[in-house]
Amino acid sequence: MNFLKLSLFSIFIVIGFVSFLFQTGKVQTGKINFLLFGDNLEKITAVLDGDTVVLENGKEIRYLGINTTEKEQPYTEEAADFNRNLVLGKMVRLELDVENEDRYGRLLAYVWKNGELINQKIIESGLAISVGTQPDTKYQYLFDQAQETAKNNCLGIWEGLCEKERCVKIANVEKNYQGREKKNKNNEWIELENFCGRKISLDKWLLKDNSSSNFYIFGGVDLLANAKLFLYSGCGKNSDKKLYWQCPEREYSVWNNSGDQAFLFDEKGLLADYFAY
Ligand SMILES: [Ca+2]
Ligand SMILES: [Ca+2]
Repeated sequence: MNFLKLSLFSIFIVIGFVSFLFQTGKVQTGKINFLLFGDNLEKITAVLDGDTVVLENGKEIRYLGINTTEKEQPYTEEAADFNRNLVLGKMVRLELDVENEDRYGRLLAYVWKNGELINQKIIESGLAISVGTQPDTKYQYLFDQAQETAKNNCLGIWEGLCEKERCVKIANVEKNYQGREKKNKNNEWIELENFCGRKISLDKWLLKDNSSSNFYIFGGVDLLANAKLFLYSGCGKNSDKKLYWQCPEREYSVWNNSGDQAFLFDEKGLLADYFAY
């Protein structure tokens, strides 16, 4: 009798918990619901770039945990071509993490094709970087490993790191500007150093963080032999040794206090140096 009571009680608890999940939206009915469980196959009918595709039903998918460079930046086309060769016209299985959509309404997903994780493949090729955004970091340890492998083998965007002579390096990133306040963004900066005995022109060099939105293109600036140059994240008056990233300043700072990656590309689009913290 006691066993029967206990069993009935357990069933009520389970029913109560499941209905709670439905009410709170953790489990929703409809298309997304199926995707959460990841069993149905979807056809990819368009590839927009290295990390965004479109399904047959018109839904846009943004690959989770990775980032490729933006239009007109180095390796953007290569990343798009690589992605296209992998998935265009193919049937894939989508796996979601904690958040289902980004602010543009795109579905955030891990994309599986025949047991291969496409997000990881693109990082492995060196054409995307590993960018974990909380709380969607389920496979980030795999992506970090893939990036390390690509970097060590100088694949894709990393090929510049195998160049014989690399004069300009990122000496340091000072990340110490807190959060989203519109206060003094000049409390953070990046420090470049020329290790060669001759001046280097930084004209058309590109510096970016690991996001899609923050990048800086140098004008006709020379970095003198064995000299340093500081690029501040805020607004100010440029001089020989000090440059300013944002005039007028935008809402966000550049160097995330929680961790970030800095990429410096030369005028040919080769990676001159990389710095992570
Ligand atoms: Ca910061
Ligand atoms: Ca950043």
